[in-house]
Amino acid sequence: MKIDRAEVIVTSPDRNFVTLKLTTDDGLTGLGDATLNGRELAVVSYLADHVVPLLIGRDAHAIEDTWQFLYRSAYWRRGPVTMAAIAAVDVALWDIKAKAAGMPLYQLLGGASRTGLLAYGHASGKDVPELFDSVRSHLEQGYKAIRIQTGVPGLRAIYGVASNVTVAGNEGKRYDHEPAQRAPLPVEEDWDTRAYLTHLPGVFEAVRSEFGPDIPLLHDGHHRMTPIQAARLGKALEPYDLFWLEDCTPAENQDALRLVRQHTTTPLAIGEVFNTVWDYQTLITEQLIDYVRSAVTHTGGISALRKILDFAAQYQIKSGMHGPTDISPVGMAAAMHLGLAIHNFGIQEYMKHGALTDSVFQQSFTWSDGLLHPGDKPGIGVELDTDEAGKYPYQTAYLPYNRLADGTVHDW
Ligand code: KDG
Ligand code: MG
Repeated sequence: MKIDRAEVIVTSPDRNFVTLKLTTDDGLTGLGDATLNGRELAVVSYLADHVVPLLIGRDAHAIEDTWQFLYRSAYWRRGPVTMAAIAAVDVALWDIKAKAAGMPLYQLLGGASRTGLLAYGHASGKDVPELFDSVRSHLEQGYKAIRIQTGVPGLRAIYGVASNVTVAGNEGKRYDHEPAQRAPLPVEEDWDTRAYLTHLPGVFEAVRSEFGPDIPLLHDGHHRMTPIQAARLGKALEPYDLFWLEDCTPAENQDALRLVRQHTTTPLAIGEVFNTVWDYQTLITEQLIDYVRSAVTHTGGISALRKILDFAAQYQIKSGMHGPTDISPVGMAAAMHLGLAIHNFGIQEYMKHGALTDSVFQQSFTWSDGLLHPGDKPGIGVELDTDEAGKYPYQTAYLPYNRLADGTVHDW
């Protein structure tokens, strides 16, 4: 079975998505997600100009060989653009292999280790009453675990809080859904770590006293703290029993987590911006984290993330795959198959895509009683309607960035 055709499809139904579609000489098709939020066209070029010509005529069954060939023959290794491109090829080939076998992909990865995947959603509010409404709405939607993000007094706009957006033209937009604004320039936000550290523990105290001790609560620090600030926050949040504190420091300095770990028993999750196992080497072997946040889409695909998660399993570290709306339905399906099969599954992030996205990507996953399941169609269970996709051309979009009160650029 040879790869006969490879197309890179860019579509922007609710937001930009990049999808690789491979077709074999016997007519099977496979899809892979290559979306890199805010830098989509770099991956389009990497794929279309440098990878597609190498794929035609290759054995579609030789997934590991193709992965190693793309990784090593480029000479220039790692990085989000390269690894998203390799991921798309890898997932499309797994999709094809599972269709050829007539099985849902999770069966080829070892079969189901559980009946469904515990998923968390994003509750947020500019203040505590609005946050409570959002938590209630998530509970009504069936979520059994909830991420908590709130506005901070004195700050205009803050990561993960829809109604706190006051930037001209974007007021009150569903921020989490489209953090990359469709505009020619990135939106500027403001940040003050001291105000955030003072405010956040009181928010968790309020949430616990309103909703009780049982519901797993999560929080995303979005890379903004120094190690000692993160250590202080982890310690301050201990009474509220978090499921995890995510991205407490900029993720590229693995040693920072050693300091945080020494000071707090709040579980730590990191890695949504990582691309390879090397980003986790110290974190895993020294047990400095509890959850691996990588998405299949940004970490070289199922083949590579499976190896990272198997490595993590030896240290009792679990999966917590990235699943905001900038992971396409194809990337989410890949995550669900992998999460169902591995033993060390922890939790899956799950934000619902918009209606237009669902009209472009036909999906077969189920969501019931707080659990996701990828479905039992052969392959990953997602098909792309190219006519629908063609109705929504790419739109320029950038993630926001932060400045401190004195004008210094800060991590976003
Ligand atoms: O593209 C950036 C988003 O994926 C990121 O901001 C979302 O941090 C995020 C999360 O935890 O979902
Ligand atoms: Mg995050």
